[in-house]
Amino acid sequence: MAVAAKPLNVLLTGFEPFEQEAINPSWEAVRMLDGWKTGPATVHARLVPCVFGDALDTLNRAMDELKPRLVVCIGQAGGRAELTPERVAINIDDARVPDNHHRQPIDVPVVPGAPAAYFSTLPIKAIVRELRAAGVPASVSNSAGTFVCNHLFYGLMHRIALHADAGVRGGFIHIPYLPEQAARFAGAPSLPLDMLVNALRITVTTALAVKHDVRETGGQLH
Ligand code: PCA
Repeated sequence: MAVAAKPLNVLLTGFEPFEQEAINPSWEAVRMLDGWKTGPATVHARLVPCVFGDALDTLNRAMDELKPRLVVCIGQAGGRAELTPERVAINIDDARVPDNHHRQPIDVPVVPGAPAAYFSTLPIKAIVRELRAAGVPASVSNSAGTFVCNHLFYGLMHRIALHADAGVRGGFIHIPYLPEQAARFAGAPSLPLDMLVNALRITVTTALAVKHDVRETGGQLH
C-alpha cells in the first residue's frame, strides 16, 4: 500500500520596501514562488515588515503555522551585483537609517545574552556553485550587515539553535536591485526578476538535496 508522503513545507520570506523604494526585489521574487512544488516540497511565501522586532514576530508566526523543514529569508542589498548567500548572522542591531516604524537601534543585541553569532545551515557553497552553473552571478557573503536583514537572520538561527524546530535548516540570501530600481542610480547593478525567481528555485532544490556543503573556495581576503 502506498504511504502518503508527509507534507514538506519550505518557507521563503521577502521584505516590504524601505528607504524610499517603491518595491523590494526580495518580495517581488519570493511572491512568485508561493505554492510552487518541487518533489515532495511546497513553497510558502511570506511578506516581512522592515521593522526591528516585528520582522521576527512575523517569521515566528509563520514558522509556528507552517512547521517548515527549510527556511530561506531573502532581502535587498542595493549595490550588490550578485546573489549572496550569507555565511553568518551576528547578535547586533546597529541601524544606519530608521526602519519603517522609525526605530533606529544602535549597538544593542538582537537577543540579550545569546551567542555572538550563528552560521547559516544552508549549503552556501553548493548554492553558489549551482547558481553560477545556471548562469546566475553569485558569491558567498560574510556580512549580512547590522540592519533588519541581519536581525531577522539572527533571530531565525537563534530559534533553530534552541531546538524549537529540530532538523530545520535555515539561512539568508541578499539579492541585488531590480533594473527599474537601479535605473534611478547611475551605475548601480541589478538583475531581472525572472533570473531572481529562477535563482530562488535553484536555491530551494539545492538546499533540499545537499545535506553536507561542498568544500571549495569562496572566501575573501577582506
Ligand atoms: N534589506 C535590508 C532590510 C530589508 C531589506 O530588504 C537589510 O539588508 O537589512
